[in-house]
Amino acid sequence: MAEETTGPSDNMKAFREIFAKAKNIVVLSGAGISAESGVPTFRGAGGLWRTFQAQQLATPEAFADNPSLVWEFYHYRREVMLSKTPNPAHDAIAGMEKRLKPQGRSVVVITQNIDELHKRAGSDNILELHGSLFKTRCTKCQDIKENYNSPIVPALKDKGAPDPNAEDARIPEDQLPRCKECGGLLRPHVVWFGEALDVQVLNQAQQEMAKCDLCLLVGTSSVVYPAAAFAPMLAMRGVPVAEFNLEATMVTDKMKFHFEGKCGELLPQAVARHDTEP
Ligand code: BV8
Ligand code: ZN
Repeated sequence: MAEETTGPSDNMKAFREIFAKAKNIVVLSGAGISAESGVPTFRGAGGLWRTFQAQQLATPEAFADNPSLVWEFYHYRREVMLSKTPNPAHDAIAGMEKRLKPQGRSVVVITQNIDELHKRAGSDNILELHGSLFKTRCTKCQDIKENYNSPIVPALKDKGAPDPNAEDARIPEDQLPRCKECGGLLRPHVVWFGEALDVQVLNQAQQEMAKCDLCLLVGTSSVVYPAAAFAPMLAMRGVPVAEFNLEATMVTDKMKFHFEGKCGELLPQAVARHDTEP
């Protein structure tokens, strides 16, 4: 008879007892945590822009081939964020960080998202594994700058419409975002497919995970590496991992807990003040 593999528990009381004792909590988040803010996820219905999947445009090859098209894509996603706000899931995580700090307990958010909603919710301790929509990097001198301008350049005004038959704006390179320091062409400061993650960010993430005694895995399909390997690695080390997702994912069977539902509804109750807290 095959050995009985006990799948993840959905016992919130058991989770809350572990949560009450946790000293270093790591939150690993993906696009699903921003879904209830109205930000389309990658694999959900809204995952298409024009006739492309994000994976086809989020590459250095696409940018080299047609920087105007890739900038239209990122301009569109920047503009979308102007009308979006953090949802109760982001707020619950930021609130937990603030509440636990005076108890000498740490919370760090390690996010795959580039929408900055964790930051806007008030989280302080954030590692952006894949960069940010609101940072640019010069392709020539590597200068990195924050940029919240809407539009980022006049030539992109009213461009980037997502519908499949919107035509390519074909903006000349000299009218695309340019570096103030050296005049070089700017790119979004995000990690594209096939690009390595920032070594410093990765090292910081590893350090945080080395000391973590509870991990919340929120709204990620755990498909994209190396981020997808983090929670399974923690689980292998015996760290309790609680997955919050609408559905089971590639890693669910390795998790200690799996809570199925909208994270905007599940997280506030999961991380609410425990009666053992001061
Ligand atoms: C690298 C920034 C090497 C850009 C992103 C074959 C096998 C294994 C790996 C590879 C392979 N072929 C290629 C690779 C490597 C590749 C990869 O993993 N590909 C995948 C597709 C197989 N990885 C890379 O290329 C990485 N780099 O490997 O470099 C290297 C090393 C050294 C030197 C040189 C090179 C770089 C990956 C980073 C790519 N950039 N983002 C941008 O955003 O434009 S990835 C992007 O997609 C996101 O950041 C995120 O990481 C990913 C999307 O995943 P999720 O966030 O999980 O979102 P998704 O839509 O998939 O899922 C949403 C989930 O939420 C679902 O589960 C859903 O059920 C749930 N949900 C929805 N609503 C809710 C909810 N849950 C709760 N409540 C709700 N309301
Ligand atoms: Zn420059």
